[in-house]
Amino acid sequence: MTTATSTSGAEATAAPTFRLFIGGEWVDSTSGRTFESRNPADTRDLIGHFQAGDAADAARAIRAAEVAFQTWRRTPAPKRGEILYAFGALMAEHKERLARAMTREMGKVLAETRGDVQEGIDIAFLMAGEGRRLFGDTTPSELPDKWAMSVREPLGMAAIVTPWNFPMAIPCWKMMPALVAGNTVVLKPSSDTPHCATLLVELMAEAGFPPGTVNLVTGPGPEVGDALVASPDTQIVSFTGNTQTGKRIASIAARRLKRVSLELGGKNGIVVLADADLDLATDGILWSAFGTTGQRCTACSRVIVEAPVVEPLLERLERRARALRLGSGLDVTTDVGPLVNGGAVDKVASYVEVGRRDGELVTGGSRATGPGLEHGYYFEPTIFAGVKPMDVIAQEEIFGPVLSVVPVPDYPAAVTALNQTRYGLSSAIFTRDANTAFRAMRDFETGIVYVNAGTIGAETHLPFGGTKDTGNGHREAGHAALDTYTEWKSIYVDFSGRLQRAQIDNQPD
Ligand code: UN1
Repeated sequence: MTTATSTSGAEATAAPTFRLFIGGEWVDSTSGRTFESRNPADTRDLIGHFQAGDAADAARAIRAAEVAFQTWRRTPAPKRGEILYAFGALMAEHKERLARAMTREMGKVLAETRGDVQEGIDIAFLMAGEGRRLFGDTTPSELPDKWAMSVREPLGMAAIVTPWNFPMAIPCWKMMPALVAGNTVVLKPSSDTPHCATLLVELMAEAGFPPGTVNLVTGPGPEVGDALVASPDTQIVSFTGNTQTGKRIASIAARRLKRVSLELGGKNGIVVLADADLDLATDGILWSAFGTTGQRCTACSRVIVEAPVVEPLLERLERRARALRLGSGLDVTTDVGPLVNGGAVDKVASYVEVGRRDGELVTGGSRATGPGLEHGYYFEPTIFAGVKPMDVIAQEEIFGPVLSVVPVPDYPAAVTALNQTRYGLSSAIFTRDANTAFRAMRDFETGIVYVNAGTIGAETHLPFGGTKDTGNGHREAGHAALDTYTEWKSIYVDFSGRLQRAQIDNQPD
């Protein structure tokens, strides 16, 4: 969470102050202003003071990245890959420390923050290997004694604007492919997780990324983020966050024809058919709906259920949701941690009010109180039954622990309900029928489809991203990520010693 800039008293002096990382140096912001980051499970716990960067700091970082690009682009890609590998190894060595710091700063439980760090390690190692691939094509020329090939080229400086819910994995998803391909980066993390970003960049510096290849500017989005996006010297913008901000970024970047990769909202659904294994479906739904306290782009917020199994499924979901233990994510007995900040609690609470009109509240619905929860941003896992596909809570992204159960008569109605949303990130189906499973793989209009599993848990070597308003057609992770951070150069070498004309010579008269 983030609060206003100034602090006083012993607490303020006890908490460390962190800096920006520009051109290989840890430096103060130009304005000297700072902001705080606090633990959302206990807001008395002040993590530190962070530099409130602004446009001047963004400009310094862009300049450093531009200078570094000239050398980094010419560093052999396998050598670049070795530095990524060293970084992945350092993350693995420091996994527990990073995971604990992440839980402290953004709240999700330790098992999940360990997973977040692991996702960063996985993409670092995957992209380290790309240093020895970065494949292009060689292909025959239509003319004799002529060679044709295509190679990937870096674009320049990439602005990496990242959210707080995966505060290490997502920056790594973006920075690793950008860097292995020869780009340099400026990271602007969410102001809810500046400490996570700082820890990551510390390890990047230690791994051996040369000065200026990786830069960190913390501070408000409208100042740092906008300056990065608007700069003529930024060639790529990669953003994960809400759809409204994504659209604003795209429109600023469009003025300069910049490449923009957007990973935005979701309203992910799980279809449960009458023949499903209901216990397995219950496990998948609860994990997808209440893991990360519902704060994932891939979180399941709609369960679309065939009529005959609505009651038995609801009974299981209610019983299991009521048993979930809320608390600090650092406590191993906790199932569900706090929301990220007070604004998130207010937003979830206001959607629950809307939900009370649309559906029937089965469980939850309130801010969670009780021993140990007094100083945190807790909200009860909440389930609504009898929700209709076009109701507000079945349409808008809530980004919290709120699940809507939508009854449908049959599979065709389930497909219609699932696809009737402006988003298209992740979806799932629980069925024992192989034919229906294959129909779902074809029919579900999302970038990711799961069969007999929940909507979360994407692996880093497959493309990650969604259709419709979830993004603008790019994919992260997998080798697809390289398409965002490279452009193609086609090269023709004529060794015939004479002028040969494509499309003209070698054609019938
Ligand atoms: C996100 O919520 O923005 O599949 C990313 C998953 C994770 C990534 C989520 N591997 O849920």
